[in-house]
Amino acid sequence: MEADGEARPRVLVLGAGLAGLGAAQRLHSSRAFPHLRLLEATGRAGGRVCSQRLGGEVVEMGAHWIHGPSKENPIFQLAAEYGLLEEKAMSQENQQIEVGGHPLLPSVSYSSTGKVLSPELVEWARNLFSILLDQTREFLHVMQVPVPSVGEYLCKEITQQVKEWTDDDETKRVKLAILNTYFKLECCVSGTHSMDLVALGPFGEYTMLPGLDCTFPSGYGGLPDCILSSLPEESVIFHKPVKTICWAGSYREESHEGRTFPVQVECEDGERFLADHVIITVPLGFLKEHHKTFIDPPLPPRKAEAIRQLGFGTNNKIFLEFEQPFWPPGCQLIEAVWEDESPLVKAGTDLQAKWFRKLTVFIVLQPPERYGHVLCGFIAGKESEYMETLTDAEVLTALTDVIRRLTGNPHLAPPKKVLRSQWHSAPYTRGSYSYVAVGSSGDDIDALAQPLPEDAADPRLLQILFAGEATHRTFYSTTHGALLSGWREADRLLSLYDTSKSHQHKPRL
Ligand code: 6YU
Repeated sequence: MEADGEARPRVLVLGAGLAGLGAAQRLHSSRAFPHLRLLEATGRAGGRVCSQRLGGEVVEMGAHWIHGPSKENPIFQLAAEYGLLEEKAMSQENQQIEVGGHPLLPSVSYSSTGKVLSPELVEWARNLFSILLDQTREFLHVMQVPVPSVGEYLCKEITQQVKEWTDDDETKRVKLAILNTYFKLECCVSGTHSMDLVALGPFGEYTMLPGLDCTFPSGYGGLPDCILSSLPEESVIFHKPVKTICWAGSYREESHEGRTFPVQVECEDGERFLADHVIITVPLGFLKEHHKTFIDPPLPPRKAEAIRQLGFGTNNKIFLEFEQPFWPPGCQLIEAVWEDESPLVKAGTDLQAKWFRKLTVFIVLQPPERYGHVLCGFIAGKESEYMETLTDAEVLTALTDVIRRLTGNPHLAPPKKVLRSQWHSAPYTRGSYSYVAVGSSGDDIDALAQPLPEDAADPRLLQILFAGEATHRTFYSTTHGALLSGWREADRLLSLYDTSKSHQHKPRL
């Protein structure tokens, strides 16, 4: 018997990032769930996709590129359908380029001694690092890994290589310093404090799609905005942080006397929502901090363990706007090499004195005719979290000193503006993105993605479903991973109610 409108299953989606929006859009377009609600803690859609203005132009505080813009990438497809991309980004040629996640840009590398480093030496070090990093992806199906982490593997290999270097001591030292820069850059890519925290075995499971990474000319935020506008206005509720999700219950609404719901969601402002199904898309960082009180009864031990073991680190951006460029014309990437550092010597832990050393790469926003002279620096890890505690003025002073030192120009004019992200302090994010940490594996990602209740014999299936970038085994840490995870959970619900597919466990309406 077809259930009437009121009796149709109620679905709540928590979080209006790409996972939540993707899930809501798919469920809405199926028309199977007229009682769909999306609750978002903050006042905007997009989550870690967050375009803001710097002067007159849009900059990205969160996701920057479409990684691997090609036909398999749903973000690319959707953005193209919405007309949000440039012609060049959509060309077949662009879609076929394989860069292995690291596009080569015209660059300059400054040393802490105030010199520009030899491009040949830098290219040599970059190639070596890239070869070694490729090797780390080959341990996926190996039973016994030689060392637990990507960082330790890289150091072990570099230690071997150094023995064969025939250079003078000074050149050896500079080579190691350049390699250390790539360790820090890789921390930004993986969203971790140290590559020693990133598990070696599962590292190769992260999958790169073909295509030359591209950006959104009018801002990444255009994509969540387009998805949002496809949803009924009343279905999305902003400024509605959820405090607790009670499941496995039997909750009744005064207005629906005969009907009970297995889930009750209570918001921080005390408002309650009853539901048959809840799709949780809150970031892993939020779950790490709150899962014990966020979900009641508590998560099964395997799931709680996955939340604890998986990594979720910080990568922030610092935008600096200059009156005049100090970098050469055409340069798109600036690297900072601290000559007294080496990946083979553990860095000091004095955050206050040294935090800015972790910021090793700046991209030059393109094209300069549009952006003016704006650099976007990336900084990961504890130093990045420390940076969040400083004022804009303190960040500006520290980075002016760094740039003066790198360029050897003590009179270089300071940037005229600074703008930075603070993802670790953001209460509903608590970091930037996930990685597979030492002690965890892709199985933890799958465990996190498993819906509740776990018991397939329970008649009230799929009370709580989990989406979000950290639940995608091969595309974690990306926007396409987030969107695909939202679609996956929407499809899971749709197939539950698709009588042609699920005769055995038809839920009670
Ligand atoms: C990508 C890129 N990129 C830079 C930086 C960051 C990220 N990513 P959301 O958090 O979006 O949504 C959850 C919502 O839930 C949110 O709105 C909350 O407010 C809400 N919420 C929380 N608690 C709640 C509560 N209690 N009640 C109600 N609501 C609540 N990805 O593809 N390209 O260039 C970058 C970058 C600085 C911070 C990125 C990039 C990551 C993506 O932004 C991110 O995965 C998705 O947006 C997450 O969407 P979501 O819906 O899951 O959560 C080998 C190997 C290496 C692996 N790494 C490879 C590198 C890939 C990452 N690249 C990063 C690079 C940059 C620059």
